[in-house]
Amino acid sequence: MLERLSQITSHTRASTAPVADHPLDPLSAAEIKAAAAIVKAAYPDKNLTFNVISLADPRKSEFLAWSAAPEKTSVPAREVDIVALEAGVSGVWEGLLDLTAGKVLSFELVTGVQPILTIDDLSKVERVIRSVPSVIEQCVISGISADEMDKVYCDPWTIGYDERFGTERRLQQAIMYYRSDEDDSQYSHPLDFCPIFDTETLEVIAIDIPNVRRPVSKAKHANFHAKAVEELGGYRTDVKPIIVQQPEGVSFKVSGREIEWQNFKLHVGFNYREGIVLNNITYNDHGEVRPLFYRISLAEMVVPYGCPDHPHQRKHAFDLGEYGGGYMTNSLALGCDCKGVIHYMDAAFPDRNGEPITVKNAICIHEEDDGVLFKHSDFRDNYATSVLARGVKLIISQIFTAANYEYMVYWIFHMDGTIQLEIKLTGILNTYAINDGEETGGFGTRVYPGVIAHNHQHLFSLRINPMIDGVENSIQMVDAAVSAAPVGSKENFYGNAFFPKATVFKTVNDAITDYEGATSRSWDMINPKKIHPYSGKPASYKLVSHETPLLLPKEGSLVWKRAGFARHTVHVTPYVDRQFYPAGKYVPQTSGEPSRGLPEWIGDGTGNIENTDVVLWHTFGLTHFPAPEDFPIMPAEPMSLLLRPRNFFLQNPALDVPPSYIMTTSGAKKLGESVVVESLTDKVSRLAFGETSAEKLAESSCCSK
Ligand code: ABN
Ligand code: CU
Repeated sequence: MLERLSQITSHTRASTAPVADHPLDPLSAAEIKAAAAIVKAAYPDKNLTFNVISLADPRKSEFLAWSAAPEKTSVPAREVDIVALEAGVSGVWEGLLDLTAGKVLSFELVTGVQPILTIDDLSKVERVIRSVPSVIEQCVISGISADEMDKVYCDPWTIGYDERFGTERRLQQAIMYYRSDEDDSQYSHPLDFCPIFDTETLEVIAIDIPNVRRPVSKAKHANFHAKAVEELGGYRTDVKPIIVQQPEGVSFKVSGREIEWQNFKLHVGFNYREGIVLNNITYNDHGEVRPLFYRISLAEMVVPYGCPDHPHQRKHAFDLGEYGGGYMTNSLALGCDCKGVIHYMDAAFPDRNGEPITVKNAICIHEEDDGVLFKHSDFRDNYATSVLARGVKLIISQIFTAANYEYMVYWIFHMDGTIQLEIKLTGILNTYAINDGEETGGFGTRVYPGVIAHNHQHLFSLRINPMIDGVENSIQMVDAAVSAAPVGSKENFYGNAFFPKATVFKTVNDAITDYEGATSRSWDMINPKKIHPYSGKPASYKLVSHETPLLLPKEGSLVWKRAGFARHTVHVTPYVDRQFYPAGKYVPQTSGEPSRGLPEWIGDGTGNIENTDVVLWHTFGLTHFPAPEDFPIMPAEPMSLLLRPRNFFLQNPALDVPPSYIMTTSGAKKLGESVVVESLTDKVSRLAFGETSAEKLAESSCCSK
């Protein structure tokens, strides 16, 4: 039970708060410091450590009022979410500060919950367990000598939930490995036991030991460092460099954290949990600035593993809610994580003492070639009449490391008004020990001698607060449907009639829906009051998403209960300020009884979601049956979804993108065989082989016929 003990509210001091550029900006390092100082001054007698000091998003109505008339409206107050721990006290201190006023608005102890694990919390486990006698004993049983404990490593995971230990203590499970050399990849040498670690007392409180023992593998480590590749024959020598050139720099403008690019304008937020947050996205449609989305972010994810043997049921990481997509974010390297001309944004987080830590280059913003945007040629004059425009895309990205896995998150803006989310998975499989000849049971794949990688899913929750031409929107599900009229009937004589069947959701219950590939199902975020003059249909952005596996853990299972958001592809709820976390605010060690987050907000499902401010929660991802090709390090596996304008623009909004080649029929007749449209020519592309004379190049160029 979540028990709230109301404590002190409203402690005031003179404000010395630094001023932010924009109400949606994440807290700066100076603001984090100032927020920590307010808390420390208010509660000098408490021995507090900080878990979260993060912007509490402004209330939407206040933000929109300010944004519509910034000169006339006061800036929304900077409010700050605090999660702090007090030594020896179970539960978390949850605070809300008004940073502008230098004031504590609320500070209360929430019991029966556990906060996110920070990198600091994770780092303790390995350091401590190496000298714990019961762990050393298990290592020796596994075939590692007691004086080799510096070669023993662990990936610390939150325990998830284990009914033996409940939620009282802050627990981590140590997923154990061995390296014969510090440069080894430990994942080819998993150990078969799992210590349970108390994060606060630094004690190992239990060790899960399997009935069948699996000594540490005697195989060579499966490494991916240069020496290992050398032993396999060395790096390939036939890869020629590809250099990205942007001689005139970038096509986007940056003002603070606001980006303008190709008619789009948006604010790039970032927080410890969701990582990148895209705020207040608008599109300048020939002078009319049209709102598209108020806020889009990755709100949660769950990675359930499919091996039924204890304790593997505990492997179902909520990487955002339990560890934080911001806290785990990488500092990105120029020419490496992103190529071309890059603009970076840093991220600032608190350490346990409330001192700011800055992650340099946490967000990468850059452009890439986007292939052909549109093309048509007329066969009548041997394709001389032709147009071809190439696209450019804007990419806002981050990469976070969730212990073994890397998640690469790309928010991509296209010139036709489409917004895409692409996530690529790389890094290393979570592995476990398997004896020679031992059956996998089908629940995993032997990816290397002595190594099994269990089946699992990566299910993400995308939170979309649409604002299609205004705050009042509806959601409709669209299915390809065939005419009900039989073949031979007047209405469908040839039997070929089909059409898009749109179902507008009225209530929260209506909107609980799953993907249906056979009907090309999609979901439109519509403004029912904005009707397109040609199509007669409402202005919309369509969610096109096909990688939508169902949650495989069964109804009633621990994962099903804890990850309520993942039970369906789409949920829609009425908008509520600061309702961000679909598996609950405090995810570690929730039992799922009751299911937190979305299931609570759904309630009896009768809430109105028609023609109002709504939030669409979309579950997407993939089911991963590991293969040896995923090991020892996984080639990046992409998944992608689109938000596409439909009945929103009068016509193709990218018609004004300068084409690489354009020729009319009359122009082709007049100019004859060889035409170069000088100003648009790509001067860098050239033939790979053979003739390189100027004439030959011109003949094969897209700019000549
Ligand atoms: N994938 C589970 C996890 C994530 C981050 C840190 C530790 C473990
Ligand atoms: Cu995977």
